[in-house]
Amino acid sequence: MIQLEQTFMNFLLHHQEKHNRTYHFLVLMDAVVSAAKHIQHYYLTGALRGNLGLAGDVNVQGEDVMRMDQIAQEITIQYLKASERVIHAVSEESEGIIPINPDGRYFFYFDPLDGSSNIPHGLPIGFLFGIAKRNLEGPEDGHLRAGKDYIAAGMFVIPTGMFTLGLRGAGTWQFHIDETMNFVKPTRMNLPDEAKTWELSFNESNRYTYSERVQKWIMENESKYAFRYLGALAGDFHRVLANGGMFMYPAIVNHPNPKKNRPEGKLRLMYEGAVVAFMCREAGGTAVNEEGTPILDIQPAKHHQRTALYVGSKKLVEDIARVLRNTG
Ligand code: AHM
Ligand code: MG
Repeated sequence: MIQLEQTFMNFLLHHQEKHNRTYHFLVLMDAVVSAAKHIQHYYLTGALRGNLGLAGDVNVQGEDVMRMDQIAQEITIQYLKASERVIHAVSEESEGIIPINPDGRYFFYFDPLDGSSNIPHGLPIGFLFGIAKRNLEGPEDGHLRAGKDYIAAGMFVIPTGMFTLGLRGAGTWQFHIDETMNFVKPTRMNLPDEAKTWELSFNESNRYTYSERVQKWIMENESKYAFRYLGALAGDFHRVLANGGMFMYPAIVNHPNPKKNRPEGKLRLMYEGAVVAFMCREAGGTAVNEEGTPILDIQPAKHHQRTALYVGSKKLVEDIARVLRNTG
């Protein structure tokens, strides 16, 4: 007997039906999945087609090289427009808000291609997104939503073909890409309670630039866990979600060149930090910033706001949060 796995679309249809929801979210997710598949295709053939270079380059054929992040941005916006479900999008690739459809019912926050240092090597990158619902009744609201107001958040690890989606109050689910380019086999993710599989993930070369209290915490805890770092948030968080532990990108406050300090953190709140924090919460974990404040509670003041990020298993994140709040 041929074994056919449940597809993502079938899973989502049942989910929407069970929760008495409209089909609008389905239409949007269909666009998102189509965009991710196209980005995946361009990335897989990128080295052959000259798309892994820098924008402004000219390839050996004398053609302009389109940088992958421009390609990913263009593809995503085209699909969002075709879906007609989004009013405005916010992307790491655009300074301003991107108007999509004035009648759209969702806000879409995204980083179409995260982990750019992996691009020239063809190594894993991410497509991260968060979705909030526009206020359809009552006064028009802004686009600045805290992660706790997202209805869904997800990520694709490209080109490995892993797709993870957190649904508000309904868990975090993972899908594999199959030979027909369908995402299949929904698997509910729960961060393991047992510390024996836990991993720590951070840029080790930055460690002496962290605050003294974070450096001390690392010194006291690092030998208990395996250490992994890919340099692309989607891939690193993917491991933490499966194995437990913690990914962190702390504030940089002790750089030998003070100009290189990043007291506000490096990662972006709306389409990086809040996205993984949302999936993490739905899988039983948590996430905080440099003050030990839950990432999902932070009300952004601007679209491209940065944040420090500590995300993963509850016990571990709460442990470092006590240190960050100076209550440990
Ligand atoms: P990018 O948006 O410029 O690609 O940077 C975001 C990435 C994350 O995916 C990753 O976790 C982190 O930045 C890596 O930074 P670093 O190279 O400083 O370790
Ligand atoms: Mg990014």
